[in-house]
Amino acid sequence: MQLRGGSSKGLYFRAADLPDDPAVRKQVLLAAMAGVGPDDRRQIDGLGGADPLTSKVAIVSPSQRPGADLDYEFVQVVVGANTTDGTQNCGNLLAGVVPFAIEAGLLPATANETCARVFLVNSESICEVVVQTPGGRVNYAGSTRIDGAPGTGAPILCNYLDTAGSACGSLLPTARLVDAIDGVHVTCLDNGMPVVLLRAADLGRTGAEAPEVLNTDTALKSRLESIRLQAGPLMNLGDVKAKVVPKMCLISPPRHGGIIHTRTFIPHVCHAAIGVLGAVSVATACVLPGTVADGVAQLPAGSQAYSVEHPSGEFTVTLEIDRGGPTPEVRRAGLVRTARLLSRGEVLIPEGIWDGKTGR
Ligand code: NQM
Repeated sequence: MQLRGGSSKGLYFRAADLPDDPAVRKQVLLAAMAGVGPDDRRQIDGLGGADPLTSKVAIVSPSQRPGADLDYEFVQVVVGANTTDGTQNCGNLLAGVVPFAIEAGLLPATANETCARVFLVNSESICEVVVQTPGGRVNYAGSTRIDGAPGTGAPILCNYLDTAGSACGSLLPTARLVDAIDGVHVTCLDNGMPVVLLRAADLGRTGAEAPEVLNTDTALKSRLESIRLQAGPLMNLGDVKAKVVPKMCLISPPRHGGIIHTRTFIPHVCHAAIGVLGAVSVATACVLPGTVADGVAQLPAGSQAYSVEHPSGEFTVTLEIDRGGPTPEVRRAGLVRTARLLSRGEVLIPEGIWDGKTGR
């Protein structure tokens, strides 16, 4: 099936429908999304949308783990690179996982709403997801609006538990709140998504430039890539040349009543909004004293709702913070998404690829 999940779109597969051999599975996903043959940024011979936000795959199965109902593995098909990357999570596609599982017969719906615990295979953590299921059917229609997707839909509540160190092993993988790379102060943090935060002003930008402007700013992009390639090993991610993490987030003071203003590169294209777990990581950096966001972010008094501004609006993350220890710890991150089932059917994979005889 193809679903819009939050502000992304992807193909959702039952794990049992894909080949077991990881190498063959990779070729099948590349063929489904990008087509077979030389690197093609247009993804003209596949179902991907030639954009990182529409070149995504969710693989779902009933979970055998105690305390989990479903397993969800995320795969990013890297546009124009003939490869896939499973290092990161995707909190947008996650919004479609429970609806897909119900539609595909992997999970029974319960009356009015269905609450499922989803195990995120990429980060080995849990998210509790609540979906509206009146009469035992998924309801997609509703009045909830999320920036980065048109129209409105039924709310899907996502409560992430223990997201710290999802891919890097710890919240602050360099063990410092601030590092200097290429003479620029950065904060390297992973609370669900590995992100490098940089003050836009330190790079001579306002941080409010339109994504189209930033996407053609080759001087900025090459500085960011140089910093990213050095941050990768420091963040325990190894060589990140062919990986889509860490994300690079330019921060500046809020302009619309939120806590911070952002432009996020994922990692080479500027996001039209901000990723779900990217927003959780950025909000976390804002509540930790001493990061590069200190003095830039404006925190609300007496509220747990943190609004992260991005190019197409804002993203509110509710953080449950334990302030009992020497540094604040995020116990739970809650947010709202919507999703919509777009199509269901067969995606046709050339035979040679399915039986593992054709490499790319
Ligand atoms: O951060 C984009 C998106 C994402 C990932 C990206 C995401 C997340 O907007 O959890 O959702 O950062 O590559 O879908």
